[in-house]
Amino acid sequence: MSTSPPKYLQEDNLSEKCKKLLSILPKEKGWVGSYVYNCQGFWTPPKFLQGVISFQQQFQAQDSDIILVTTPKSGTTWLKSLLFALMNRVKHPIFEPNHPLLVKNPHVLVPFLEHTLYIDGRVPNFSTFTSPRLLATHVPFSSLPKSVQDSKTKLVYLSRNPRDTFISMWYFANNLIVHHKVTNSIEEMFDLFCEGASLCGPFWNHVLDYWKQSIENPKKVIFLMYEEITKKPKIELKRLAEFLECPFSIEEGNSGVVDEILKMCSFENLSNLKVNTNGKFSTGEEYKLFFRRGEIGDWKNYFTIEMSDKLNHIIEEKFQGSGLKFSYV
Ligand code: PAP
Repeated sequence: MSTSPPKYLQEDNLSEKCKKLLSILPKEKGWVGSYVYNCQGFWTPPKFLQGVISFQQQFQAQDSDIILVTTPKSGTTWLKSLLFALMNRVKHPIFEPNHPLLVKNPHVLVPFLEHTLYIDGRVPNFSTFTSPRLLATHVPFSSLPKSVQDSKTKLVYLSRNPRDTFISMWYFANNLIVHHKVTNSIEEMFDLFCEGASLCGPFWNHVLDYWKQSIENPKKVIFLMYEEITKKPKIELKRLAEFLECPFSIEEGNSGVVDEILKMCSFENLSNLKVNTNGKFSTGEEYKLFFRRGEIGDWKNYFTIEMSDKLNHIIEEKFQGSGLKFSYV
């Protein structure tokens, strides 16, 4: 039975400096292949750790930048598509037959900093980006580069209830490793999630830090929830547009632009596009892995009463007094 990680996570390009760092960091069983390591208080696979460090050291934020931040499997792909459609609606009207979202995966249009642009020691070429630059990261607030924290860069944070996030993460990880004939049991990965050793976890630290920032600095950080966007899509999209200082005009409202953006970015539309059913990253991961069910409450098909009780207890304790409540249905 092979235990080598998929190409997506192969560690052959790690620098000596990164290998040295890994040798002294706490580690836990990996969600995909080898281990996750705890660096700067959060858990990440080795390959991404190197990307995080390059991102921290090299990225120079601009005031006009817009960075989407999520914990993995919170609906990143969805928000990337919404952000792209929203911010490019003059250059690429949503009714345009060759709209970029019809032919490119959202992860290509809004790339990850540590996972893509700074991966494997790459030096990104930002000259090809138009302003505002739309970028994405899974990095916790305290580990963002200083220039992101100090500039007027806007941060769009998306969270999702921890039960659905966990199921989506467990599924995704198992799908990535399926060709390697190793699957992680739900019980084992649930225990890791509860201990905080989820991808970019602890989940609660990630969410709470951005939640606090959104309250303290509402012009810099907007806090969105997957469930709220699902239930009140128009209201949430308008709130996002206002935060990004590009509110919808009355004419746009009358001509159905808001509805059309939501339709374009819907799970049903994106998941059925040829690019997303057949396309892959250069490392081989299929785009279709990012479209599974796209629903609230799939956790009910997997959680035992014991799992629900255990996670409830942790969430209650961690989020007590924060004012933040998740919706599970
Ligand atoms: P990432 O953080 O690794 O980039 P992310 O996009 O957050 O991944 O995870 C995919 C999840 O978002 C999947 O959830 P599920 O496993 O519970 O189904 C996926 O189905 C969901 N998703 C992707 N696109 C959409 C969309 N357009 N609308 C709603 N949910 C979506």
